[in-house]
Order: sequence, then C-alpha cells, then structure tokens
Amino acid sequence: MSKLLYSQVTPKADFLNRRQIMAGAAGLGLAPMFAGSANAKALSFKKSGYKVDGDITPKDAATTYNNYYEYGTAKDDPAKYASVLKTDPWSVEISGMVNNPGKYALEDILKDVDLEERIYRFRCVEAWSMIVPWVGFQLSDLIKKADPTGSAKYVAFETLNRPDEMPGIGWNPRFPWPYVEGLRLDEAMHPLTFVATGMYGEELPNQNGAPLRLVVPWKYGFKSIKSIVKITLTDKEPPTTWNKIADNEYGFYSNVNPDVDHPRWSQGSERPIGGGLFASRIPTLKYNGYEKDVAGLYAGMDLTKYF
Ligand SMILES: Nc1nc2c(c(=O)[nH]1)N[C@H]1C(S)=C(S)[C@@H](COP(=O)(O)O)O[C@H]1N2
Ligand SMILES: [Mo]
Repeated sequence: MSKLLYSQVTPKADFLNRRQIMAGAAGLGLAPMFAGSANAKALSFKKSGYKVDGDITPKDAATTYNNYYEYGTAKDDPAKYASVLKTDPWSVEISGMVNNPGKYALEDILKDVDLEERIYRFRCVEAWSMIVPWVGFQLSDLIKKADPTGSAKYVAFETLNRPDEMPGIGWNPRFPWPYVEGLRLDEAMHPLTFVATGMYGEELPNQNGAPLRLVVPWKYGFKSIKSIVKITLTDKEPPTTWNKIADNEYGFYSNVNPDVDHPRWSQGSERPIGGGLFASRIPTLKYNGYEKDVAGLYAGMDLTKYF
C-alpha cells in the first residue's frame, strides 16, 4: 500500500483506498470486519495547534494494528472482533471525591465540549509508534464538570467489562479484568491529556476504543485506556492493569523515556507503524517529544525509577 499523508487524503483517495481493502478482504472472507469503518460518521471539529513533525500514520494501519486485549492479543484481533461492541447507549459513571458525582450520558458530555483535532505522537511500550490525528476534548473539561474536592489527588479509569461483547475476556480469563488505569490529578488536568471520541476526522472505530478513550501522549500507550465507563477521583494511587500483571516491567508513571530500558528490550528507538517494509527505526524522544510541556510535573522525582 502506498503511503499517504493524512493531509493529502482527499475523500476520493480515501474511498478508493477503502474499496481496495474491501476487495482484498472479501477475497479472504474477512469483509465483515470493515463493516463498521465503512459506515463511520464524519465529525465536525476545530483544528488545533497541536501538531508534530513527521507523517501521519496511514489510517488503515492505525485501525488494523491495535492493542485491545478485550478483543484478543494479536494485533489484528481488535479490527476483526470489536464490531460487536454496542457503544450506544453509553455513559460514564464519575464518583469518589467529587462534588457532582453521577452517571454522565455520553451525549450530555459531548453537548458541553468543543470537539478539536489534535495530532499527537503515540508510543507503545512495545517500541512501536504512530502519529495519530485524534478528535476529542481535554480531559480537564470533564473533570471540572465533576468538580473534584480538595482531597482528590488521583484519577482512576475503568474500561467496560462486558464479556458477551468482548470475546477476549473469555479467551484470557486469568487477565485481571476490567482493564484499569490511573493518573495523578495534575497529569489528568494537564492540557495535553485528551479524551478521544474520533480519529482521522471520523468517529472512533471500536477497535481504537469507541466511544471514548484516554490519550496521554507523553506516556506509554497502555496508559491510554479504551472504552471508559468509570472515572473515580481518589486520594490514593490507583492500581493499574499492567502494573498488576508485572510490576517490575510497568510502573504507574510510565512516561516515555529512552534512557530507561524495559527489562526485556531497549526503549531507545521505535518502529513507526505503517511506514512500509523498509521503514527504519527512529530514536525515541524523552516524554515522547513533550518534554517541555510536561517535565515540570516530575520535578524532583527520580526518573530512573518510574519506568
Ligand atoms: N481497555 C483497554 N485499553 C487499552 C488496551 C487494552 O488492551 N484494553 N491496550 C493499551 C495499549 S498497550 C495500547 S498501545 C493502546 C493502543 O491503542 P490503539 O489500538 O488505538 O493504537 O491502547 C491501550 N488501551
Ligand atoms: Mo501498548
């Protein structure tokens, strides 16, 4: 597949591209997996100043190479199986140390926010990366609505746990479902911390975490929890899924850091996804390129410890 810059993708090129995939997929008997994306709703949003150097990852790569263990552990599993997820109706329960707890319907959340497009780097702890044009809003908008009390210091997030619509839960019963993640409150309120409801100008595909998922661009990808149903403000550091599974490999902070290797591989470089067979590895940047924005959050901390 030829490499297209997102900015160069005209609706026609996009259409042709999709037709080619559909044709190829039909030949393999995989056509249903693209049914969702072919119907994806276009979103209206404002552009923002958040851009990065480098080419946007082709949409077909970002929507077929995924980590979403509720749909299996292979990179192509989520695109094959996530179309069964029912994302409407959807609500997010916000509770704990907030003055306005409650079940927030997704349409009420969206009514009060201005959707914005942000082009961010995305770096998985497995040492691959993408550049993704997300559409969504700042997490701080939602947290302000819930109005944390003075004691709140952390934010805990939880993914939907619906085995009927998430076959990977049954395939991997010993995994500590539901998937959970957390941030310090000041990290959660940081202007870079984003809730995505779309990507590539359209509604978020299910395999990428529809209808809403976190995006924390300076942290390893596993912090960017998908299909959120619960947000809890607390005064204690919340447990996080990958830390529960292997606390010697995945910490709470998990800021992208080329100077601290994963115990089993280097974090010094990364493989851009969708760049083609001969794409070379590129150096990994401290805080994934967002050092000047976020380094202040960690002043005085021993960064060799918080892998
Ligand atoms: N609920 C849930 N959220 C998740 C995951 C998951 O398995 N389940 N995987 C994480 C990991 S490891 C990464 S790298 C990103 C992948 O996001 P993407 O598929 O949109 O690229 O989602 C994160 N969020
Ligand atoms: Mo990841």
